[in-house]
Amino acid sequence: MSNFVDAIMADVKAKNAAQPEFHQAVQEVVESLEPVIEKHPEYKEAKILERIIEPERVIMFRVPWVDDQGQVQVNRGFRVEFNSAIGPYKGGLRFNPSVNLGILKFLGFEQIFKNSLTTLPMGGGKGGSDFDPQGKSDQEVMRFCQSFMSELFRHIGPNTDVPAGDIGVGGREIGFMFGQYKKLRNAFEGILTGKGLGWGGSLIRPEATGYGCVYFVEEMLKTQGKSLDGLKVAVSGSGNVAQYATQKVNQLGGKVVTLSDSSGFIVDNDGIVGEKWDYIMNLKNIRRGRIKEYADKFGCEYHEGTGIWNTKVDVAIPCATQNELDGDSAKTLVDNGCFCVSEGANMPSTPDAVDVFLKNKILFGPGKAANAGGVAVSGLEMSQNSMRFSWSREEVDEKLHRIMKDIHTASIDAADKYGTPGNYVNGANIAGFLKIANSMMDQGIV
Ligand code: NDP
Ligand code: 2IT
Repeated sequence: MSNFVDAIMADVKAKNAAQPEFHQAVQEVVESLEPVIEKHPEYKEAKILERIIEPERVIMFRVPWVDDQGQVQVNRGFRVEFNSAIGPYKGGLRFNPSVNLGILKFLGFEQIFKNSLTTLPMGGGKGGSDFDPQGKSDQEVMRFCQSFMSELFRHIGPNTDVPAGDIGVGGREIGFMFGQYKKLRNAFEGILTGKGLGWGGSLIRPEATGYGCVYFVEEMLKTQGKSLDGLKVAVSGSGNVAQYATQKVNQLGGKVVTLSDSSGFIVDNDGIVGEKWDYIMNLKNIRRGRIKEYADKFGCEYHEGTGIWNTKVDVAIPCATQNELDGDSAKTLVDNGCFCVSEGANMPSTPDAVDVFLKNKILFGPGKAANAGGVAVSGLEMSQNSMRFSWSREEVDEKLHRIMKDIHTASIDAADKYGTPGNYVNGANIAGFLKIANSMMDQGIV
């Protein structure tokens, strides 16, 4: 590691102790940016990197609520408003027991560059709570969401900060939070994305992250004259991103053979398609059950715990959570002939895994490029809200497709220009950074 990276990382670690995921996300970006900073001493002088690494604002608050037994529960809520150089803060809310400030800072930091890559005017932010929606009744989830919004509402606004969903936050939670915001402010405003279609949501937003991630796979494959037709694909997770990644792979002629949840994973070599995909949608979005039930119903393999990446596939699309794919898993995938990985989740591959992919020169699409389709369509939802108008499914899907192609081109071009052709990690970090850095330079030391 160079002195430049060392110096920045020593400071980041000293100031942000016990935030390993944040260190991990920053380190990758800083390493990618070294050649850019060398070429542009003005960025170094203006301390652009040091400023980007420090969130503009962090809000942390108490979220008290009453459960179905009448007991008082207390959770912690957060919103990290990371960077507003190119637009209002934008990024999801995560409800999961693992949530803490370090996790949300890694996510908010990644979001800055991802949002810049979409070409739309959105700054970076992230928020959430350590609340666990699993096993909670709809009423409990509603009471929690109302309490959460009773504090968050004073910090957000259509031109200030526009949250959305992430792990544990889908259409149901967005609805409860929107209702509470509207009541408190007496204003019907586009302050959340991922809304229902009847009250300001955009067509294709639920599909966008998964579809976009598979469009990114298509673009990567095209550089080698390949297509998804006939390829075997491992998808992890079974939530929003995994569901629609699976549907799009199926539509493009590939075959998804795995899905997982936090308990274990299934392997169905006949493909998770047709009525089996419908079953997953019902199981995960309505009944809110476990993935094992799929194996019981259709008689395929189920394994408790990890091991999903031992499945022999051509393409891997991790869509569950951070650091779910480690160096050993990456080696196994590559040894088994996998030649393309596209990250639907945020930072699902550990640094060791990324090393394995890059050293073996497989097609590797990092999350901030490959999963940017979700926030891109959130940006389109904001535009439609501002216009008080909505686009058709086809129009939104076409814009999403165009954006994913443009992100692919921008990443490839930046990787080429700065001396690491084919390295989408460097390319995405550099392309995302340049617009932010130049905007910050224009706006002075603020
Ligand atoms: P969901 O809550 O809909 O689904 C999450 C899935 O991942 C579930 O199957 C869940 O299993 C599994 N999972 C969560 N935590 C763990 C864990 N610790 N170990 C194993 N499995 C786990 O979330 P999304 O599909 O929206 O998000 C998935 C990933 O995609 C996240 O990394 C998110 O940040 C990223 N992302 C999401 C976008 C969006 O638009 N929704 C946009 C861009 C990225 P279980 O149900 O058992 O918890
Ligand atoms: O990680 C992400 O990009 C998201 N969870 C979506 C954010 C958004 O504002 O749509």
